Amino acid sequence: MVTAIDTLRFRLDDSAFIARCRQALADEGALVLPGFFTDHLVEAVLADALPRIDDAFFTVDATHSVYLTPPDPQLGGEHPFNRQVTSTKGCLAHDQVPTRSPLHTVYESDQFRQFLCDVLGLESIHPYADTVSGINVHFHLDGQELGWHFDNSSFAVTALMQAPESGGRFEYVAEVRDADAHGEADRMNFDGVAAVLDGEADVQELSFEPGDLVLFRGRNSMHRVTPSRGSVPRVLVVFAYNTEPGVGLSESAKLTFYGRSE
Ligand SMILES: O=C(O)CCC(=O)C(=O)O
Ligand SMILES: [Fe+2]
Repeated sequence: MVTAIDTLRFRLDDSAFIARCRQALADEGALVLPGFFTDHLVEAVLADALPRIDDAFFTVDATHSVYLTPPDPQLGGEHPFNRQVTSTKGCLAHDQVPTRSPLHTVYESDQFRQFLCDVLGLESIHPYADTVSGINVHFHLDGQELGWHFDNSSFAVTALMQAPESGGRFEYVAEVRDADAHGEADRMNFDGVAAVLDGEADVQELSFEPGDLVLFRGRNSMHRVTPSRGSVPRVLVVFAYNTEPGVGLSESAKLTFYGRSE
């Protein structure tokens, strides 16, 4: 078994290290740990994933709103609630990741989960109770991008495996809205969303390289991935957890995200 995490450099149970990670996540809404995953892991994942690219489920030019909610016809197509952006990516689902992959070792690791809980300030996290959601491998081929959006989940755990020749940059605008606010104005911030869509907001870039661990709070920060360019696909791993046990996707959600109901 290959060593997946560089635990010589990253002491996952070191309280001073955890405190620094918590602080960075609180200050920036994002945490990048460069070189968290070993070259062995990155090479093993690419060796498994790249030959399977044709097995990935590609959403071609799917459009969605920034809020990832269905349009409200009463508001009109130009309203920030309804404005559509394009996302295209290929996805290998959890059950398409070989069982011997070090990604499973990481996803199942009590030590890794405890570290995530400590940094995210969570009591516990649990794997998805379905066969598709836990570990996903995303591909962006030449021209493919992820449009501006807010995440539904309060945190995301990702790791880039391969960068494209150019493009494929992660851009964000922090704290555009407060999804938990009582008032609609703060919860939606239509003016702020429109400014980002119109290219009038200050956009920051989150830089990360293959092997880096990225924790990101995307519920209130608008973010996107710019179009990949060139013949080398962008390859990114997403580890998805729930704060409650036993949560799985519905059949219709599986159809939407994975193109199959089981
Ligand atoms: O590809 C990335 O780096 C980010 C992906 C993302 O924002 C998402 O899947 O919601
Ligand atoms: Fe996202």
